[in-house]
Amino acid sequence: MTYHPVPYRPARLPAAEGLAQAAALRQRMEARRSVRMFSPDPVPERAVLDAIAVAATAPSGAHQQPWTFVLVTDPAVRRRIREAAEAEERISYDGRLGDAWLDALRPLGTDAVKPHLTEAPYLIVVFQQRFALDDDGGVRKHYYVDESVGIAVGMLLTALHVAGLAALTHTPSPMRFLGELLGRPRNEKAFAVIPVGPRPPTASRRKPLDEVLVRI
Ligand code: IYR
Repeated sequence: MTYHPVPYRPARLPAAEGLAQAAALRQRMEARRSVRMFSPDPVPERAVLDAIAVAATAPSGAHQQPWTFVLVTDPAVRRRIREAAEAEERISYDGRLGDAWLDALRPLGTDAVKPHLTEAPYLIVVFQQRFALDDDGGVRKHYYVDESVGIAVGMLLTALHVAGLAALTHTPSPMRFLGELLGRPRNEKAFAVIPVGPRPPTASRRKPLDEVLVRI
């Protein structure tokens, strides 16, 4: 892909305005939770598309933007995704994860049954482009793909939350079936499945700032 510079003249934000925005966003984001049960109530597609557009503003290695967001609403496709995900998860919960991992998951109360895959109004399947595939079949390396797509997903979750929507970062493993079911090209690898829906009431403890911040 050719690099096309665009004019960039951002306005300076007054310091007081920046402080107020930071505090307000902190307060909003402290109310974000991962949600596993969704009601099928409709949510505006525009909000979901805007959130995906926000994710696509993420920084990326060499500005290669190595991501594809597949928005799945088709109930038949969703059913096939759920069947395949649950088949993998059954193997995982029946022992593939190992005792230490299963112990770590116990407080979450998760198991192999994944109703969110068919019940949330939207499913966003995020793919990482491990390399670029040119139209003539040529292949070009992509750089820092995991980091770039991870940042984009973080921004997606933030934008969904700010839009008043709940989401889950779901990583059924292994995820190869997603590329096959969704007909993705061979350079793309599934990174996460993100069901999106209305926000329910839930809570779980988060580490306080002094447990995650080191100042030197
Ligand atoms: N992918 C499985 C297991 C799982 C793993 C982690 I790490 C979690 O934070 C939650 C679940 C599942 O989705 O159930």
